[in-house]
Amino acid sequence: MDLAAAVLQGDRLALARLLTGIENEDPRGLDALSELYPSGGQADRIGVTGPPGCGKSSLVARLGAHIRRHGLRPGTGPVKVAVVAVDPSSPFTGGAILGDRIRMRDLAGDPGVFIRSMASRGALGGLARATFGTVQALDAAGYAVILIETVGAGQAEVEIARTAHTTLVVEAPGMGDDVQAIKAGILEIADILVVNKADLPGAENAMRQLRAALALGYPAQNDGHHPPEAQAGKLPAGVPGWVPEVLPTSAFKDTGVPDLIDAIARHLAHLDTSGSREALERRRALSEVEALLEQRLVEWFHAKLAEEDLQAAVRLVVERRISPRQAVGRLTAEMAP
Ligand SMILES: Nc1nc2c(ncn2[C@@H]2O[C@H](COP(=O)(O)OP(=O)(O)O)[C@@H](O)[C@H]2O)c(=O)[nH]1
Ligand SMILES: [Mg+2]
Repeated sequence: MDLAAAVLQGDRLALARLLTGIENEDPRGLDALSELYPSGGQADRIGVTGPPGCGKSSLVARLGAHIRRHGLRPGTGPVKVAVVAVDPSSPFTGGAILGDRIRMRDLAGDPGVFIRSMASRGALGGLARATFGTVQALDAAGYAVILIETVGAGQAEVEIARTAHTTLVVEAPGMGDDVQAIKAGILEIADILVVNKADLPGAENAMRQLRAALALGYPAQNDGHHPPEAQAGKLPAGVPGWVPEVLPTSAFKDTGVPDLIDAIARHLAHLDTSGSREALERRRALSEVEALLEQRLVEWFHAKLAEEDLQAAVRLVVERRISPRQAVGRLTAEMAP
């Protein structure tokens, strides 16, 4: 049986092989992914991002366990759950994977759960492309909920988080006085803000800081005295009509998780009723096509570029007879059809 058909029949080994093929950009894997693409589109994608150590993996394990048992949307019952852990901060295979696997031990072994850790990709954009492909494959394989953990650090991770239907930005008390997410500028991608480690002192303070930051970004909901133009805050609301909530959880004590799941379900329902899910899917499709297009154009460029032309241009740049920008102008002008 071919790979795509085996994946559709729920063969986990075939799925794992497909995901490896996608990560290695093996043409057979990528072809199977294209074959599977029409079968996808049902999954709810939940992005979980935030600074290292705030408890994302632990929280994802808790969320996964609850959702696996009770579903995500009200009254759905048990569903298949997948976790995709994107951790580019560990370039060496093994470390991050083991770390995440261990905290996922509650979930591992359940045939309705699939956990995948993404290895860091050397090439620029490779991580985002591989993650998009992985999520597509899991969606087609029938995982109704896909939890995507990313470290809220680089552009690629933010890009990945933005392709989720619902994005959680996780924060924890006791990581310095400032709330890291505010400093990192990732509040704007949050549909829901989570203060994890609520069992530790300082959680109330972190929640207060986040609410204050949100109030600055969403003044229309908090200030009736100014015209809307004047109230335009720094945080562009990702989804019209949705005001991010701030919720406490403790992955350690397993508290706050059902309330968080309710909030996610409310956000998903809001996406459906407001028509925003469609807009989100368009944005996701654009991101994915652009990521692949960029790769294809770079490959195409390198295939057409004669090495001696490149070397000659670089020499001129070294001698300061032309600027790097002028070199690129020359190299691409000669190539234009
Ligand atoms: N006290 C407390 N510790 C937690 C909680 N959640 C995670 N941790 C601990 O925080 C550390 C980092 O957790 P991890 O899930 O790996 O964070 P990540 O880097 O954001 O994925 C680990 O030592 C966890 O045991 C929590 O709710 N309360
Ligand atoms: Mg983690």
